Amino acid sequence: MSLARSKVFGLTRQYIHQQATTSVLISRNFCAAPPSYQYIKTEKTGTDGRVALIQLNRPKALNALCDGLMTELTQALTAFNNDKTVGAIVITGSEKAFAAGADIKEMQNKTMAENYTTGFLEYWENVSKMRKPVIAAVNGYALGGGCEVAMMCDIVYAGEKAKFGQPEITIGTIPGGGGTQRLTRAIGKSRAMEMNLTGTPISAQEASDWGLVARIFPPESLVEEAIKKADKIASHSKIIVQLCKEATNASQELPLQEGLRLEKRLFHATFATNDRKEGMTAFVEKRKPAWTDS
Ligand code: DAK
Repeated sequence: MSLARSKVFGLTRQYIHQQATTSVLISRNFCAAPPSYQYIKTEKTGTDGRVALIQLNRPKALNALCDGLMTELTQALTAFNNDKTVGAIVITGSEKAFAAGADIKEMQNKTMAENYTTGFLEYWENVSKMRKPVIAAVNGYALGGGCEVAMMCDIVYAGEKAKFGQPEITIGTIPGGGGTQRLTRAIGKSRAMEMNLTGTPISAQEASDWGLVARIFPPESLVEEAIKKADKIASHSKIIVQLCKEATNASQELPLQEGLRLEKRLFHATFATNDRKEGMTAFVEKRKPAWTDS
């Protein structure tokens, strides 16, 4: 891995050194013919390349989520979701901006009729449809659609200077990608209402205190920490991880009794897998499990 590449994602020399000297082989595997993207960068990292890293890369517009960027993001997510060697995915931006929202310049002249009849921006929801865990590593601004894309992910980590907000009210509209729904479930009605009605962003610390963010890291180590967590997730059986993600996500949509019923069914379903048998046998035999993802 060249230092130039590592700088792209804010990884430190110390991290590279640590990785080179640990017994775990951290490698960055580039596909033979990597897809060429205009607005994002992708690579495989973590142990044996089992973590996919997607960097939103439209710096001049603070990663404003234009159609081209979101199309590429959903393409890359789908490709990694279908890549059998990948166990978890990290999405990040730059130190200044995760994403400053949907592209206002693209929206400026749209009409209600056009938006309604074409299902304007509805495909963004695909970000939340991945079977594999997706982590958002947020430095800088996560505003409007940027905050909403982060919330479509399964875990949100933040750099200390991150700012989360739903400023749509200040440009004469309202959140359209989950800011009134996922945000309210994450932080509660009163705080979500304050964010949505004032348009004022909150700090990483507030986002963490309120439950929007799982952990805060120094900005320069955020991506490497997110990769480490993703690598840990990717060390588990892929089929069991996906069942676990499905059950946990159901809590956001189902009444408690239905959620508990689904959880039990999925728990029972793990007993139809080879990896459940292998996991428990390995524990009893005091050895590491050898997953087959089956
Ligand atoms: N769109 C387009 N360009 C943007 C942008 C955005 N959201 N945010 C920043 N930029 C551009 C600026 O226009 C500027 O470009 P030039 O003028 O140099 O060409 C460049 O990025 C740098 O921005 P600033 O000069 O403004 O930089 P500052 O550091 O002074 O300020 C800022 C940073 C983030 C505070 C400021 O740029 C800002 O307030 N940006 C807008 C934030 C915002 O209002 N975001 C919400 C947009 S509405 C849906 C899904 C999603 C959505 C809706 C529906 N469905 C699924 C239906 C989402 C809607 C939104 O996100």
